[in-house]
Amino acid sequence: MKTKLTELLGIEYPIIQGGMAWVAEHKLAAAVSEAGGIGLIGAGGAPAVFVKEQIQKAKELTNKPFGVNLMLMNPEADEIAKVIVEEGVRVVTTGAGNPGKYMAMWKEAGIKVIPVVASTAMAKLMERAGADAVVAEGMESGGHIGSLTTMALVPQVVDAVSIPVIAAGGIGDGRGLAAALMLGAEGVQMGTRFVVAKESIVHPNYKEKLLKAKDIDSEVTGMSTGHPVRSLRNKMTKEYLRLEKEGAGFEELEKLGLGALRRAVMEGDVVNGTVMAGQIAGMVSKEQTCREMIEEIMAQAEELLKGATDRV
Ligand code: TUI
Repeated sequence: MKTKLTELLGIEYPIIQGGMAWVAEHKLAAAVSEAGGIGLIGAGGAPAVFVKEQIQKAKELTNKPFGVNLMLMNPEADEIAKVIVEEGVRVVTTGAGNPGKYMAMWKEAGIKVIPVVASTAMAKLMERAGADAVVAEGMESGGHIGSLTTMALVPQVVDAVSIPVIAAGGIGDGRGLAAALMLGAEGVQMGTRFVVAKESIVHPNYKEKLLKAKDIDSEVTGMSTGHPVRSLRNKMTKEYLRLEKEGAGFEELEKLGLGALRRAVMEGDVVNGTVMAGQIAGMVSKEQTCREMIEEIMAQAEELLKGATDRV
């Protein structure tokens, strides 16, 4: 399938893997790139030396292009932005902020820069700053989210900018990809589905909780702190929401969240940890290799798109 995204990145399929903190490490990124999409190493809250190591390990696993997601609240964001250049990374996506101050350095190095945005204003700002494309991420996504749904956000971003738009949030199969293309997107970013990939290193407890999850099992915490996060309901989300309702302060809440994602992903504590996942969790029902997932998604999308003329 050829789209402006496959052309821009020189990849086979218009599928970007979400830059999920702790989850998106080098094995997952390399597997997605090897399968014809573009894999990303998620810097999350990790130190720059760790990200550098991850990039080097990914290079040992694939000759295909892969990228790094820079989560802009990372205290070492400045250092990681430089590591990305030093290591010759080809693609960068950013999340949870404005990557404007790194744009000139990255563009000079020939890096394709694709900020994740949750509004048309941010999309326009990023286009003016020199972004090659944007990911328009709806609130169906797991993790840190904006307030618009994918269905409402994507076409409005498509109308607002001339660079390619990639749809994200609530997309987990070929139906989602086909629908995103109909909204004017040039590809999709998917996270939640890849969490249960065979190449994903997340703790088996996390995978099991995701595989068992139903449509209504995710919840948004942190509305009151200005950092809303979607994750699967558990003791942690219940406690967090209770404290928010009681008017707990920013610091107390942030302390509760600190390290909670790592606890779930690495230690398998899916009771007191944060099990980030998107609203498509109920659609994720089997562990497959990244190649199997991508081939299944592409076959389904192609069949739907070819059959679409039957309706008109
Ligand atoms: O970044 C994400 N998703 C994430 S980051 C993350 S790590 C984390 N862990 C605990 C608490 C908070 C974060 C987990 N999931 N998605 C991309 C995304 N970016 N969604 C929304 C935004 C966004 C929001 C505001 C982008 C730009 C923005 O601009 C604000 C500004 O600076 O003007």
